[in-house]
Amino acid sequence: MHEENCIFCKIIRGELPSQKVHEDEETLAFHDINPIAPVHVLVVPKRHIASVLELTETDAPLIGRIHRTIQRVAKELGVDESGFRVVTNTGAHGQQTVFHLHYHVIGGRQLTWTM
Ligand code: DGP
Repeated sequence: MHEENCIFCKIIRGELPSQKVHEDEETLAFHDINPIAPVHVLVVPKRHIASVLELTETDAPLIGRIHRTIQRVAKELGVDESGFRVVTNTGAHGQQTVFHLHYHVIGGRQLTWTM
């Protein structure tokens, strides 16, 4: 299932370029186009899911896979020991701008509460 005009679905389909960090059958990790830290990667499910609000009990294995991908990204980019932050913006107050579920993996510098 994909959404015709979803930017991240286009990246997943290879219709838009991205700097990939990791890919498997269910997830893709790629560098954010507008990084706010030395490490800023987006981890997305390949299946189009608009936000965390759409997740259901049956998505539990997918959520596990996403976390495995986050671990791989952290190790691959060398922030596993220094630490990093995982952020999922949701809706208007969360400042979600792309409505395809994504997890920001942010690190490589000391973060503050406001980033
Ligand atoms: P959010 O505000 O949580 O919905 O963040 C969306 C992020 O997606 C934002 O940090 C910028 C990033 N982004 C938007 N368009 C593209 C794109 O075409 N390529 C890449 N690599 N990142 C994108």
